[in-house]
Amino acid sequence: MQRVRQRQPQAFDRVLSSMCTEPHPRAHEAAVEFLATNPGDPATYQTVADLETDAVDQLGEIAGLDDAYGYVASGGTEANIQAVHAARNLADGAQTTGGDTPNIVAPTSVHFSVTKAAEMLGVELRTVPVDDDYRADLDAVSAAVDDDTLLVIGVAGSTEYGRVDPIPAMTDLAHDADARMHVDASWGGFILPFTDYEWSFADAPIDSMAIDPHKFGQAAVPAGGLLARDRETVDALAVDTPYLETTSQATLTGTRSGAGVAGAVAAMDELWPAGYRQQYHDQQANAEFLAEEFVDRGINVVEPTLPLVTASVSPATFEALRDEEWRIARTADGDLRIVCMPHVSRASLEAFLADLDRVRS
Ligand code: 0PR
Repeated sequence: MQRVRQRQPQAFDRVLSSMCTEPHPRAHEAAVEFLATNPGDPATYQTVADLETDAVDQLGEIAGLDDAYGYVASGGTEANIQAVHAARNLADGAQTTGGDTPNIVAPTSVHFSVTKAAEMLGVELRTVPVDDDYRADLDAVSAAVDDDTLLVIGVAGSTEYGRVDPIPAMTDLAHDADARMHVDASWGGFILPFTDYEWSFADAPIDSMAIDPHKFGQAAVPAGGLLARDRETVDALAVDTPYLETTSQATLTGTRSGAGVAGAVAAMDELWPAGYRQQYHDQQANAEFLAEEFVDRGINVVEPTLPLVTASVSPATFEALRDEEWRIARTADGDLRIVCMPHVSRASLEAFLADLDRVRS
């Protein structure tokens, strides 16, 4: 305990590039209460298992799905891996007996968890270019899909630029090729309901989705979400569990965090929909404020269509801001990337801009 007492966790006021945030106080409370429970053993930990059913129903409501199947995963990585896993297990003979390696198609903007999935599951990941606005290029998706395609993945709120791929058109391309469609809304899922984007189960007949309570949902880590339109998706993931009272388990991990499940339900109870709507508007306003301030200083930005701003600053400026203890990150192209998560205040952005002016002068 001594070693922990001597340390403080990272304070959030200087964290500007994380996709995690401070849990809502109710989520914190619920997470502590359910810390020792394991939804991986629902026959023993019945209460948290019931809460998980509530969580999936609630996530389904947010994502436009009436009868949702799925579970609370450890995060977007697990949900993406399991979407590929289900697609591989469900593939019919045409895709698996031809002798060719099955493939999945996704834009270059897809999160690196999909690279992990492809590697683990022995499928080929075909990444296709994005257009000038960082969205999946439909012609390139169409050209990449073939008889061996198991799954097309679209991103709804991309990690680097917060872009939403053309989900309905990608779904058509996938289904025309007898492939499945997965949407990665890990980051965007709790803000997109308040926008005009077409991203959800209500907008297109997508098959599965990643949507993470532990990002914009303000739940405690770890709480991701895997959602599926049909029971067969979850069944395709299930293995027999001979010595447990329940007969099968569909999750990638065994013992899981009851804190994650309870925290997610508490946060959604508290915030859906009004609290999340307010948070989206506040953070979108923060992102637009920040983008304008950059432009006023002659710094190029990528327009924040969701609450995420990227800006071209020199490596020296970036390092100097890190030295000022700002927790910031860069895109693969070297642009400064700031994610306006619920903990980001206007005051902390103003303090950041003041430091930016000082280190540049
Ligand atoms: N899909 C998308 C679109 C994501 O942005 C991320 C995470 C994932 C999937 C994977 O989610 P998990 O990390 O929950 O498995 N994107 C962030 C990133 O890679 C993750 C992150 C979060 C990074 C907090 C830093 C941080 O402090 O940048």
